[in-house]
Amino acid sequence: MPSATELEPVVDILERDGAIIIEDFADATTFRGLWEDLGPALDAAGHCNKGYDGHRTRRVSSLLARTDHLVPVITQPLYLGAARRLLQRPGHMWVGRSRIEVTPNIQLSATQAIQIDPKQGKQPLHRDDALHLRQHPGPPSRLQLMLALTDFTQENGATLVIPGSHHWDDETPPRYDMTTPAAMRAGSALLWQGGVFHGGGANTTDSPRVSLTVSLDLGNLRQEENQYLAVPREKVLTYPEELRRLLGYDQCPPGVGWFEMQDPQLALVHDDLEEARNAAAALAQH
Ligand SMILES: O=C(O)CCC(=O)C(=O)O
Ligand SMILES: [Fe+2]
Repeated sequence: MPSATELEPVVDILERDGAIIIEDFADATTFRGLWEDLGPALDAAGHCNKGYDGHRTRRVSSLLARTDHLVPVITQPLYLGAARRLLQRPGHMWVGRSRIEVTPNIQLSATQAIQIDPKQGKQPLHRDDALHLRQHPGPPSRLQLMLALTDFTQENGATLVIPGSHHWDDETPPRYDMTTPAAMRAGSALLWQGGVFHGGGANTTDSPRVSLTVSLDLGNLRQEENQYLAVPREKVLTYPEELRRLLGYDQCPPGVGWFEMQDPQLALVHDDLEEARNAAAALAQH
C-alpha cells in the first residue's frame, strides 16, 4: 500500500494476511538521518555469535539511545495507528458487582538495526510473539516493523514471510516453500503481526541488506510495579544476584529482557551506560 493510504485498509489486510508493505514509509530526512546515526555503528559491529542471529549478520540495538530519527518511524500514523487498533482491544472485568471496561495500552518492546551481509543463509522461521509464549490462534500481542534501509530483494535477504500464518495453531511447523520474500524499496516498511511466521532471507548478492526493526507490544506484558524506577541502581547492586534477577535484570526464556542481546546483569556492573552497552554488544559478537 502507498503511505498516503487510510488506516482502515491497512488494519483489514493485517487482520487477514498478518503482514503488509507500506511504500515510502520514511521521509527523506528521516531516512538520511537513520543512515548517518546507525550506519557507522553497524560498520563497527562484529557478526553475531549465535547461529539464530546469523553468523554473517550484524545487529545493533538500543536504537533510541543512538538516534532521534527513530521517533517518526515509531509514531508513523499507519504503524502506530494499526498497532493501537489491533492490540488495544476493549475487554471487561468484574470488580465486586461492577463490570469494568478496560482497554490495554501498548509499549515499545525492541529496537534493532539488522545488516545481513553476503553469504548469510536463511534464518529459521519463527513467530516473534513466541518470546511471550503466546498461544495461537489467539489475540494479537505484537505489531512489528521492518524498515528497509537498502532495497530488499529475494536475492539479498528480504524477510521471508508466511502470509496468514498468524491464524495457524501451535502444532503446524513453518516451511520455507510457503514463504514470500518481502521485496521492497529502501524507505518502505514491512509491518507484521507477532503471530506471523517469518525469518531473514539468505543474501546471495555482494552487498549487505540493511534494515531496522521495531516492535510494539501489548502494554500488560510487564511487571506490576516499575522496579527499574522503584529501586535505585546503587541499591540493586547491593542485593544478591537472585534478587537482582527477580527485580527484572534477567532474561526470560526463550529471550525477553535482553540488553544489547545479552544478560542485563552486565549493564548493572558498569557505572557508565555507554560502557555497559559496548561491553554487552562485544559479547554478542565474534
Ligand atoms: O532480518 C530479518 O529480515 C528478520 C529478522 C528477524 O525476524 C529476527 O531476528 O527476529
Ligand atoms: Fe523475527
